[in-house]
Amino acid sequence: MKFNSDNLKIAVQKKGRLAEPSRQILKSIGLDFEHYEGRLFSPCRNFPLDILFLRDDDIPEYVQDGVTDLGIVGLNVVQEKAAQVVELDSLGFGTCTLSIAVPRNSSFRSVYDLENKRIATSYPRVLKRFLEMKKIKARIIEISGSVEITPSLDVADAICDLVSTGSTLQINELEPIEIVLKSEAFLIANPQSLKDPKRQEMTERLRVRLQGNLRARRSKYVMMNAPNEALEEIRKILPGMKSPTVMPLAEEDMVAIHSVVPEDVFWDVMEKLRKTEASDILVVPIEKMVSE
Ligand code: PRT
Ligand code: ZN
Repeated sequence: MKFNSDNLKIAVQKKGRLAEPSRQILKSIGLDFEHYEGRLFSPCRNFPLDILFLRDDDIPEYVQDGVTDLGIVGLNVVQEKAAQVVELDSLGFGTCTLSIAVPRNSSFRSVYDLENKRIATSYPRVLKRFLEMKKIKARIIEISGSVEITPSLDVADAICDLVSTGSTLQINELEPIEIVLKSEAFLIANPQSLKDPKRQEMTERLRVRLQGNLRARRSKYVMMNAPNEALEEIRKILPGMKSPTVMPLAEEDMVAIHSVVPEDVFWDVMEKLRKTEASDILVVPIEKMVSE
């Protein structure tokens, strides 16, 4: 199998936390490609796209150097590598924070208590920038893995590491005191590639599909029945993306109301709806949302 140089190229993580969700999201936008252990690249059968499977640390540079047009990688890695790439869209997975944490039994309460202290991290560049911004002088100790054990080994006084559930910190008796960076997986692009009309057009096609997938994942479809006179009140509760679909029911003076509700206000909307005369409230996931 050879690269087709006219094809768009995208780099995704080969193995690790972002590998499966990256492949999933590409499949969910209709791309048909093969993947198995050990495979380094796969052409798509139904889109002019080749997928490269790489270590996540290499992705920003591959994209910067134009080896691939696009990449899917954590914002934390993009920022640490300081690669010259365009951060196109966040993709709603791989969510974590790069946080400073200190031993639970220490006297450090804020990042300002770390003046002249040692902070171990695998993200020296991002941490350095953060400390400079806060005007804190601390010693950065660069460690490539298992950063969380450095305080107990007295290698460092604090750490700066990725946190998702927080259980690693807890097990190591550490507690977070400051968020340095909020991160998730991003679609990144080579700036020159975006200036080429053909490649830009293909990128846009992919982005429209990805955004549709993301919007769908971030929204729910809500259906309910209600008496006609409750319609105005219910309408006011439903978020104003679009007016809801209202259909008459066989039962007189009753209507069915359908609406898309974004996830971030979902529970708020549900709690308010339950106080109205709405009945038979059904919530279903949305498979795709092509336009709002
Ligand atoms: O082999 P390769 O270099 O490709 O992979 P990797 O081992 O460098 O990275 P990998 O697969 O571990 O992570 C890939 C990306 O996932 C990261 O760059 C982040 O963008 C994202 N991500 C999201 C995370 C986490 N959450 C996360 N929790 N990456 C790592 N962790 C680690 C963290 O370092 C700590 O050790 O998980 C531990 C903490 O987890 P909690 O749940 O206990 O808080
Ligand atoms: Zn890595």
